[in-house]
Amino acid sequence: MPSFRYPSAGELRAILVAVQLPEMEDADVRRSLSELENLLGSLGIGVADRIVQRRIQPSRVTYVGEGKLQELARLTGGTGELPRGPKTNLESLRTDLLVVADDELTPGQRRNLRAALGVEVIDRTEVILRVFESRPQSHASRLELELARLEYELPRIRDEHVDDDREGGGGRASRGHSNVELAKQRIRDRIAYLRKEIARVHAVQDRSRRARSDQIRVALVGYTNAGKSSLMRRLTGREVFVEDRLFATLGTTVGQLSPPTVPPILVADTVGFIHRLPHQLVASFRSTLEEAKEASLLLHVVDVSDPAFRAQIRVTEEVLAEIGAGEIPTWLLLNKADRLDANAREAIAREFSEALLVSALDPRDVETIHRRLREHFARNFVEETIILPYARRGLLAEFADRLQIVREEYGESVAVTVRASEQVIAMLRARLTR
Ligand SMILES: Nc1nc2c(ncn2[C@@H]2O[C@H](COP(=O)(O)OP(=O)(O)OP(=O)(O)O)[C@@H](O)[C@H]2O)c(=O)[nH]1
Ligand SMILES: [Mg+2]
Repeated sequence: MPSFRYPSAGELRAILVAVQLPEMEDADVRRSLSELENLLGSLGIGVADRIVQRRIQPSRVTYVGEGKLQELARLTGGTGELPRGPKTNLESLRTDLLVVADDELTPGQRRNLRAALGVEVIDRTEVILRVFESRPQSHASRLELELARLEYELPRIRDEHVDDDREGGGGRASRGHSNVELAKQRIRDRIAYLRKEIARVHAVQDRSRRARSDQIRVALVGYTNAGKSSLMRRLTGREVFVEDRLFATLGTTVGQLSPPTVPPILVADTVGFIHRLPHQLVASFRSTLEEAKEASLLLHVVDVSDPAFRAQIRVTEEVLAEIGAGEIPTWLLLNKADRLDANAREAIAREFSEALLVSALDPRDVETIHRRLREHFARNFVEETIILPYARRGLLAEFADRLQIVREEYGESVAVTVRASEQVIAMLRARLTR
């Protein structure tokens, strides 16, 4: 076990706690805790120690068992005793140390742990919510995130309230109770309002997605921090946000492959995936999931320099399968290859012979992806000659962004040979007969 590093003044450090269920491998737990450590790191919180306990299931009362609880209490300086009443003396909690559970805690588990350990206790969901909240947000993601936050808070509000009500006393109990009810009602009202607003925003997003439905669409998907937005920038020239932290992107951006192709290829940048995403946050991923589901090709971007990249590929594949995007043709882009040495590159190229080993920082690699995309979609084009009356030539202008004109011959009418997808040609013919 790594030795416990005590925080110095002004520093906030965390002790991570996980319960390892029988079906979990050691490596799964290590990976999950490393991810939690990264998430905390992006909030500026360092990790002092990791505590793992093997159990059939988490303790309903204290998450970990009695022995581990005492071990933790020794590390935090807590009494190790459960609260006698529903109250914790918040003033006595240490402010330099935090205990973070790798699962979502029930309100009761959290209260008991706090009392026994004498430190603030939070869970994985809270950490992910805070990371999302620390990111710049679009109008849609702000609403979705507030909804996720309130859904998380609602069942926990009673505890917080009772904890804060330190005066107690018989007469106050009923007043405290009604205050809790009022607070809950306010949250429920706000949740109802947010749901309505979000439905409206989604309807607008759905319309703009439908408007693109006959166009060629590619979606960049993958684990958070893999380099999706970096590739988006270089493939489309769109100034999307790139940063070396988890969940830099919280919304979907669509741009055209640049230099432009005829017909244009639309590329969508999406929100990154993560292991065990809290269910409250699934709505925030909706536009990402829809964008992925409707794409004709997925570019699965992977940070190949991350030692956990194989597991991250699996997480992304699982999510894609869950949302019904498992059958969409997918290219594996093993990104950040510039960080590998020649040997590692060679080994990985052998192991993933179907994948493209690339670096978003290398313009030649970006050009390779661009060319492959062009070739891929051009292959699906068919060439057909369509006879247009002169009066209907305007139709070509309407379809100009979706087809290439190979030849035009003028006689009694115009014979135009075009190259386009079968879908677009069918649409053009349908318009002609109308
Ligand atoms: N060395 C190296 N760094 C890269 C490469 N691609 C991206 N990065 C860096 O990796 C970090 C994350 O890149 P992003 O493009 O923001 O990753 P993302 O997949 O969009 O991440 P999220 O939006 O958080 O899901 C940034 O610091 C990039 O500069 C690459 O090919 N090589
Ligand atoms: Mg991004």
